[in-house]
Amino acid sequence: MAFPEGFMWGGATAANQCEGGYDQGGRGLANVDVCPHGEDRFPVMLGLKHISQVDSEHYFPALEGVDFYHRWKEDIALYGKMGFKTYRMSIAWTRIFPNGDDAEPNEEGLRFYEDVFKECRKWGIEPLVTITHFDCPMHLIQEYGGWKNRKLVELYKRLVAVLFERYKGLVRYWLTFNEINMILALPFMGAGLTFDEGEDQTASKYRAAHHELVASAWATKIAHEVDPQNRVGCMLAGGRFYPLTPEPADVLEAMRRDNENYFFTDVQARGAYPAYALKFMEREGIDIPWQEGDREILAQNTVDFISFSYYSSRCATTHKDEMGGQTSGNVFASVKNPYLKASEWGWQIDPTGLRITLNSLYERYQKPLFVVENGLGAKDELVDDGNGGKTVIDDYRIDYLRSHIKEMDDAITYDGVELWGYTTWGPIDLVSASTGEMSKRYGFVYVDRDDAGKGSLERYPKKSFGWYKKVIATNGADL
Ligand code: BGP
Repeated sequence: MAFPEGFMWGGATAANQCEGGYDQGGRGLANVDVCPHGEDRFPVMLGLKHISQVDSEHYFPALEGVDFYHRWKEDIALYGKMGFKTYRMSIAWTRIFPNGDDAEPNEEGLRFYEDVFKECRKWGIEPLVTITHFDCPMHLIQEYGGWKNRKLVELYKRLVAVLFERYKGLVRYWLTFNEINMILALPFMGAGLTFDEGEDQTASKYRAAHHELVASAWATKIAHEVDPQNRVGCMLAGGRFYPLTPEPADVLEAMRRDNENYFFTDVQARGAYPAYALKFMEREGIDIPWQEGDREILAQNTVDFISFSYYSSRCATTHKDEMGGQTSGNVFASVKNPYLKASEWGWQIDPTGLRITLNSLYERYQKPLFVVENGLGAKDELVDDGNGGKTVIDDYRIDYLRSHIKEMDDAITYDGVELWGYTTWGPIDLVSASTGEMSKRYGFVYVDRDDAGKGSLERYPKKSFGWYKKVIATNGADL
């Protein structure tokens, strides 16, 4: 059997996309709460439109999520019934420090997650915790400019120290920053950045990235000091770039685009800025705000494992205009691959690309890998299940997941990749990060809620629920 014993099957969510309860338990507001639904969403996430310019009549989907804040027992029970070995979830920074720089942590927030982790353990589920999943307290953005400011490193260190101490023995697997490379594509979402007129945006992004990378290394150090059993991973929005043609210029362009992303994991897994990045920054006149001790912290505190999200591969060419056609897959603009089909949102589907990405990361870092997001966003229809209940017949979702699991199997069996686990994105329907909508669904469990925030919030297992349960029970043998 390909999947090793103890393989960590499960699902992944983010606090701001499922919790809701935004004004309860002493919680403060974060950047991800104020990204509106509709046409202002992208300008805000890109840092080009300030939230003060957004009409307050707008609907802010993340504020209510799918009410995990009140339904966590019910949801964890559903995960338990599917046989989850792990549940990847994130902490809302503003539940622990409502403003980010408060003198004391908020006990109510700390207790909430403690109860959640204990409930997971009751079901034999190992929590895998993302410390920040795109969230940055609004107060830190307004007061300090988000991750542009070095002050955030200190505040993040304080946050993680509180978490590691409090959840010692309850949580062992940690991810420092969700899709850390997303700072380049969605800087407000990734790091709370907004830009002034005439500001060198690229320089600001890399300067903020430096702060996140240093903070990530500090988190790794503190995690290991508090409990040597802790395992800390980086988290990359993954997916290899293919050259659109075998023309050497395209191959080179694909390498360059890959390196834009690998820059982050190179620092986190190898402990130093790679040569190609140093040269790029020199050329662009990007002045990284190094401080004494940064190089040592990075070098001495590399991550224990590499985690990544995978939705699609990407394509690169130097002949964009001639080849035509962009794809929106996972926000990184890339050229359409003529060999691939796409989801309703234009995200191209490429199971083989997962095997290629696994190989590429394993070869590069020789560290254990963890696929922490993968899935198909689709429109689902709730129908009668024939027993007086309701369900969704989501064979398209099963097909997507099956084909990707098969590629992981091959990567282990034929290529010898070390893979610790697999958590599908959104095991329960939740608010989409890119659209802010509910109708882009990923779950094994349907949630009755629509794009306008209406619905009973009732949960209904879909056909894929039983399928995934069987996959886990057979450790991936019966797909
Ligand atoms: C990743 C994010 C997730 C998630 C996922 C699916 O980039 O880490 O938060 O939302 O993509 O994206 P979407 O919700 O836009 O379909």
